[in-house]
Amino acid sequence: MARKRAARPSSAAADAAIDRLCRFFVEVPSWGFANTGTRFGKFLQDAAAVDLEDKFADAGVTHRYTGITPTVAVHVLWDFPNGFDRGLCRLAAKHGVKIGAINPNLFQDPCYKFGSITNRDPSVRRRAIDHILDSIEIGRQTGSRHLSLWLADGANYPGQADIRQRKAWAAAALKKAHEAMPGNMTLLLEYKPFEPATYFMDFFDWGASYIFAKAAGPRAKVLVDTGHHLPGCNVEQIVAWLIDEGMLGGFHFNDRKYADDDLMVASIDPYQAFRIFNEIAAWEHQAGKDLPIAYMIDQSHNIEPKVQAMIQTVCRVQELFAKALCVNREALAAAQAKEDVIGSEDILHKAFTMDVTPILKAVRKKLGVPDEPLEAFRASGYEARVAVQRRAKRRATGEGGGASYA
Ligand code: PSV
Ligand code: MN
Repeated sequence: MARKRAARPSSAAADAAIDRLCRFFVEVPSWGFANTGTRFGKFLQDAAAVDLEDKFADAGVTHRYTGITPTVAVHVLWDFPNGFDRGLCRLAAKHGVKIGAINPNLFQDPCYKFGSITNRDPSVRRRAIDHILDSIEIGRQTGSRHLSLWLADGANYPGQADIRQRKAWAAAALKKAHEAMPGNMTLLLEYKPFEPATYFMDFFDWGASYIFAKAAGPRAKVLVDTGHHLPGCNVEQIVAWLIDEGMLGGFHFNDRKYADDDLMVASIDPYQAFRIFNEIAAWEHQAGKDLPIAYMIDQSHNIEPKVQAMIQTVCRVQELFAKALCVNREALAAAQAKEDVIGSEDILHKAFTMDVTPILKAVRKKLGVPDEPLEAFRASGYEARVAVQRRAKRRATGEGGGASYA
């Protein structure tokens, strides 16, 4: 039986997609290169980054092979345990990357047991706000455009806390943060339905982040971490609504099977990621401009080789955006106008199954990176080389395992 050939984009659509993808950049997280694990333990990898310079080196190599990851998100306490100084920007530059989003850490210190900016104790709330203000100052020095806030605050039991009082405390803190931010900085407010708190999280869904962003000020937006939704949630609808409201600040991309699994993008449900990109591409098609948001990865590679996982994910994000850019918008509009349910769905599905390899090849040629970044990296010997160096560094510094998420 003859196999049906995959649909192809028109050459005009392919050219437009190539053009758009040359302006498409994704930020990688510093913590994605370090040894991480679950609360049950860590499986150490020799090639995993030991310190910040290793993380910059890994981010730099990811950028060298993909051409689309020029910035690295940092987590203040994990990356600057001895404080921040401008020399760290030079260190990043030495490895061909820049520091991107600044992530304050409001969940590790024992004082945050009952919350940070929603803690009943005013001295703890003050401390949390001070840490946010310090993080903003770091962002000012690094020239970062995003302060990315994830609050682990919440409660484990009914009756434990006053839900509305905590909402008020959070709003007041975010207002202060917003006031302190330089004019070119955006406050990104992430949400998550559970974990670590089990009964409720103060920032539990996009509606909560939306309301908090409105309370904070005009430069506060919602951050969608694709893994932070309850099963069955229609994430692309959330994305479409936030875009429409001018309230989408950006993404933390990853994939999930059960909860916040932090798996590589498109490893479980590539069609979901495609549908998200479809909403972005649809808006851009209509608006005739790029959607100004932050595309970031947030993954925790527990058993995956770190740089390989990052390159694979970044390439998949790029590939899924390429497919979304190939949706025949005119045909879709016509099919929708006729209430042609089958035809409309088929147009999306056709784009999803399109072979976008030629588009990606053309983009990579323009960016001066290999056609197949992952294969090229795997053949490069980088991992084996750094494994030797980092094993020695670990021996010298005594870095061990331990049970920890990151
Ligand atoms: C929380 O689960 C989260 O998604 C936040 O973005 C944190 O900054 C990150 O993970 C830390 O691993
Ligand atoms: Mn996240």
